[in-house]
Amino acid sequence: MISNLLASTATDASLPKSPPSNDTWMPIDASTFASHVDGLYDFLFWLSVVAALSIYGVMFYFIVKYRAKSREASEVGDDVSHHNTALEITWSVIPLLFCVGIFVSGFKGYVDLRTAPREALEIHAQGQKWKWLFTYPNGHVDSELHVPVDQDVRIIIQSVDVLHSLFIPAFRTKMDAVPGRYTDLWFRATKSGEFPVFCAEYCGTSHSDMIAKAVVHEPGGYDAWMEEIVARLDNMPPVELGKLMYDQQGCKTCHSVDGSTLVGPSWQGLWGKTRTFADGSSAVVDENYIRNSINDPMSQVVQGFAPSMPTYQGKLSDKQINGIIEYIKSLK
Ligand code: HEC
Ligand SMILES: [Cu+2]
Repeated sequence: MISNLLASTATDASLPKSPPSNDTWMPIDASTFASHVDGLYDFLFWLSVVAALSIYGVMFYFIVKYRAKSREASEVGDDVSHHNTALEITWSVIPLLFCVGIFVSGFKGYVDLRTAPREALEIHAQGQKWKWLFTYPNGHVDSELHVPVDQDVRIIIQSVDVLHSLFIPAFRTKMDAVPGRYTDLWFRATKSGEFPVFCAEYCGTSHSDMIAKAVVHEPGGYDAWMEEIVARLDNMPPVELGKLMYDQQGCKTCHSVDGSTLVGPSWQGLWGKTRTFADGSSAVVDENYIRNSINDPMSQVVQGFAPSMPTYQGKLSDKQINGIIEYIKSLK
């Protein structure tokens, strides 16, 4: 029941199925950038193929034509010219024209990618080991990126720990998340559907699980989704809110609920246990202990574990912390 209710907000470490691509080697193109990026890519690819094949062709032709029949015969006589100005100019100027053309086209594409329209819908993305969180203009935080189709969207990117990189292949856009500074990217989605979002900067053990979903809504669908999700969160029973926070806030990457030990201790059977800490003291797991573990994890480090839990002070509301407490209680 819980999983049904949360189907749309829970982080789901599996890859969203993106619609099949209409291109042989590119992912589906779902933003206005795609045709330019793919066009330039195809041009470079085929130019390289033609250039390589012509060079190999001429090379093999010369190998055969001028092969040494005997040492004397192969010696080049004085009558063979060593220099041909017309040829040299040709093979310098033609590639130069190609390079200038590629530069101009690439630079235009770059400027377009880097210049967000003024009236874009702004969504904040936060990278953290090992998840993405998206904050919408109304304050709603979600592990999925929801956007309307045919509308400019600007994503303002931050990282709370190490370098990450927000990569949405279907939109042909990618930007680093750098701790201590803002970066951004923008796009205009042209197709509705679900597309994968990756982290494209190696960021530690679970980097490859740092996957999210971009959902592009049909006209009207974005507002309807937002209304529904906000209403659902308002009326959610605490234990379900706790499960949602577990999925969304990254607790999941370090705490299991099935008894297995990940980076941190499992939450299964945690409630009511007596804990011994690195400094030798001990405490019983109750409401105050859990709240304190979330807000000030360094104050009581469980024996046998590294003090690697980040503090959530100020990031979780009382209501959310209460939800987590109820959820841990439910994990017998
Ligand atoms: C980067 C890994 C990491 C993340 C993310 C993380 N924790 Fe932890 N957590 C740990 C580790 C390691 C410990 C054990 C050391 C300690 O007590 O600080 C721990 C301990 C705890 C404890 C005490 C558990 C016990 O067995 O006594 C609680 C409660 C807890 N975390 C809650 C949370 C909640 C809630 C979240 C998400 C909002 C979270 N943690 C996210 C690593 C993590
Ligand atoms: Cu990452």
